[in-house]
Amino acid sequence: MLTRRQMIISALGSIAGGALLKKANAAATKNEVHSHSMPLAQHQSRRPYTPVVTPNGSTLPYEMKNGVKEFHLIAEPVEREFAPGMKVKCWGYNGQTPGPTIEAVEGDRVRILVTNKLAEHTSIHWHGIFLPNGMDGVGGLTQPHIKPGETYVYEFTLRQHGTFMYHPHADEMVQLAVGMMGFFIIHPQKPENPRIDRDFAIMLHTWAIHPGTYRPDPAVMLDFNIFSFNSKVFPAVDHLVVKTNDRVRIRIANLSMDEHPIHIHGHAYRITATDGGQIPKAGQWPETTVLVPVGATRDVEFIADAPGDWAFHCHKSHHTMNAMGHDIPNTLGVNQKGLENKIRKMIPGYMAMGESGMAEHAEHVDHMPGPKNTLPMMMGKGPFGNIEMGGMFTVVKVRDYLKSYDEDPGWYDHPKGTVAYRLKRQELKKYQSFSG
Ligand SMILES: [Cu+2]
Repeated sequence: MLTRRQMIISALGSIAGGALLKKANAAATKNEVHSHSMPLAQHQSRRPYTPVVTPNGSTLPYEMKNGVKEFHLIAEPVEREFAPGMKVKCWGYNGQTPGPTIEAVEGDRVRILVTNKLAEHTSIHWHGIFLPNGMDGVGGLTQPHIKPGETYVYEFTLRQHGTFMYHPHADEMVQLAVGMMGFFIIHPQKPENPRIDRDFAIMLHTWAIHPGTYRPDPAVMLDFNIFSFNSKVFPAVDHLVVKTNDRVRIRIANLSMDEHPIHIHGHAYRITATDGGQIPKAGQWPETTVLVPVGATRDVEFIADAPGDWAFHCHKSHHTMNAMGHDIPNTLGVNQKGLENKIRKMIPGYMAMGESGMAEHAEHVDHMPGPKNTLPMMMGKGPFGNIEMGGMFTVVKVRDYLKSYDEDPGWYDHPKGTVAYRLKRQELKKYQSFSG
């Protein structure tokens, strides 16, 4: 069995000079905060694994204490800006929803202190992780609830690797609805071969935040109006920046009230693992959409072999829309010239379906009135105009040249002759199908 030190040495390979090794050991044993701003080469050589990137989120630091990795989670109310123009009063951990990602290695002994700064009791369950029953965090069943102001200690040895989660097992209907959840990622002890170049973690969630309000409504069972990646909605979701031919893994987790088919453009995934374990190679098949059920995680992998700006989104079409797209009067096909403005004088924020669809609203996206703290249904801008999306949508940016993964490479610069173009009227007859 490799020790951590040996793994670092082997990872550093031929460049492991004394000073470098000392630095790497110090980083591994002290308060280790993963930085994603390091240059590409260094990014990949410091650890026996590629650190996970939680878009719009962070990784929980730990302290090494007598061979035990000690983490501290604080359950507390947090305010989260879902996108410019909308702030939400959530609950989460350490000032964030989802809470910071816990990252460790199979074989590690971990100690996690959980402090409750909420006004009601909570508990914390380590979803999918094999551990002693009394560490499982089900309030009332395996431990007393954690009362406000109390701190509980969890300690166990990690016996598996994969993508897992943490979330309360107390007043779940409320505590999950308002954002209490996070990733618990365990890397294999033996470095992966082939190595993963980019490793992302995205938590899916559904929220009911009535237009004009700030607090998610936990009483809603089906009729959600905000759909998020890591508690952000398009266009505020970080882009996933990768280099051409990178081996990319995206870990997707779902503690919402709905399943989500997550789709990628221009590539195909292999589903390599669930929260139940790794899927043997022979059992993997290609997909462009991975269905992530409720209470589950899915790891997908692909080689990013096609440069460009590729959409990555939930394929339920209402889940790529924000609040103002749902539950509106259907006037598709109805001439409503001027009517909407008259109604709006009586009902502020009134909006109906457009005569020819919703796109006509998107054209006026910047000045479409809505209640305060409510996002229009679609709001992003792209290099060719408005992107008529919201909610669970972001862009995988694949580039041949990158100085750093943190750098926003801007929009894709398409090689000449590779962009769809508008045909001039007089050119129509050049084509068989129009020659009539
Ligand atoms: Cu969805």
